[in-house]
Amino acid sequence: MKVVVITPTYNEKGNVEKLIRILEEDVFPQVKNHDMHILVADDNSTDGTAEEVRELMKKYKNLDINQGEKKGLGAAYVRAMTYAVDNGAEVMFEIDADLQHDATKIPEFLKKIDEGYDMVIGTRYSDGGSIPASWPIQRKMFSVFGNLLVRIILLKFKIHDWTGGYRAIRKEVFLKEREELTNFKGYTFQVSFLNKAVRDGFKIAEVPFHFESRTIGDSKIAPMAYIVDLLKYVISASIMEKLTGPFGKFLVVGGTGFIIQAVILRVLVEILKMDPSVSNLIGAVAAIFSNFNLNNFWTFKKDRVRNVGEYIWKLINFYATSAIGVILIQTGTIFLGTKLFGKQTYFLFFIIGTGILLIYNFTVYRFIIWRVRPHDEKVQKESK
Ligand SMILES: Nc1nc2c(ncn2[C@@H]2O[C@H](COP(=O)(O)OP(=O)(O)OP(=O)(O)O)[C@@H](O)[C@H]2O)c(=O)[nH]1
Ligand SMILES: [Mg+2]
Repeated sequence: MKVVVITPTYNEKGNVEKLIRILEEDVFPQVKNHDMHILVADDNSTDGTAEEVRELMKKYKNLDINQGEKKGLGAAYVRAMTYAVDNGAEVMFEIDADLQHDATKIPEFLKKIDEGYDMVIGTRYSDGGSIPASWPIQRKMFSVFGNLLVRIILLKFKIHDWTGGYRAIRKEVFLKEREELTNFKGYTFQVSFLNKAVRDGFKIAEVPFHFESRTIGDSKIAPMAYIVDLLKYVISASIMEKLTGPFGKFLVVGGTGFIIQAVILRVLVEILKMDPSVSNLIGAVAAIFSNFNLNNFWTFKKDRVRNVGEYIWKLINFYATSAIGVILIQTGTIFLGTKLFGKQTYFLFFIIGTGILLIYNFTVYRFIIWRVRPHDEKVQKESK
């Protein structure tokens, strides 16, 4: 396979030369089963980086340069990856030019690609990985907590390093995500690329490595602008994912249940002159029945029930869950809240209780009633 190691440069003279020599002389000779190339993605550096690379291109025939206007790290990667794929790349690496990424790990990344992974992430935050011990404490905290925050906001914990830029990527992943990635010109490109790959179910592996400190040249990162841009992305991506995924559907179903219950209550009381408590109970029973079916056939469609026996059993569970939720959690919260803070706070605790109820319901539905079936794919394929 043609593998292109892409290294982005903006004023990395001195560094890029060393990286190229390490790759050509120490790393590539160890890779026997792939056709290895280097592509420098330079944004018209003003310090002679490109000239240094062009000089080395005379010696190394598998070395190339792709230059363009400086629009940011993400823009440089999209441009260079497009160029690499147009020239036959099957797998591409991202690696910083400033020698912070240990290039001798490349064969390990390729082993994972050979095993069938679509994307391999170099990680500093899991066993075997590290950040420079010489960094001042603020820089360490910034790095560790920044990354942890991304994982918490996205609620994705399997991958340990979201913000790094040492990766191997199959061309299929890039081609699938390219159009959406053109919106991310700066460093946020890294997090968004990985998040989209996870969303689309690509197989992802990790390789731990020790992150070195920069010895030559200046950092290009503008920390404040990066943090703001990154937070904007992860928060909006997380909200969008939750609203368009099962949680969003679960809220819509809950809303329809509320309307059904309200309409039945009004009709039975106003038109049929029935007792309000009995009417409310009838409305609740009907709304819960509707919620169960909508959740089964829409929200958790992939894990829906398969036969009548299961349908009845899960429906009973669903009624029980709903009853426990309303009686214990929602009513219990109001009871405790008003006991502690006085009767006038009842509505506040109704809102808090409803919030807890939603989380409780969703958790029970997702993890008990419609828990993900591990053999689903196999079952579906076999039944086709
Ligand atoms: N082509 C291109 N490369 C860039 C741009 N911004 C950064 N880079 C390169 O991307 C890599 C990572 O940038 P760094 O400034 O080292 O960021 P960092 O590693 O997070 O920060 P330090 O630890 O301080 O080095 C380096 O090889 C840079 O030269 C850009 O706008 N265009
Ligand atoms: Mg760096």
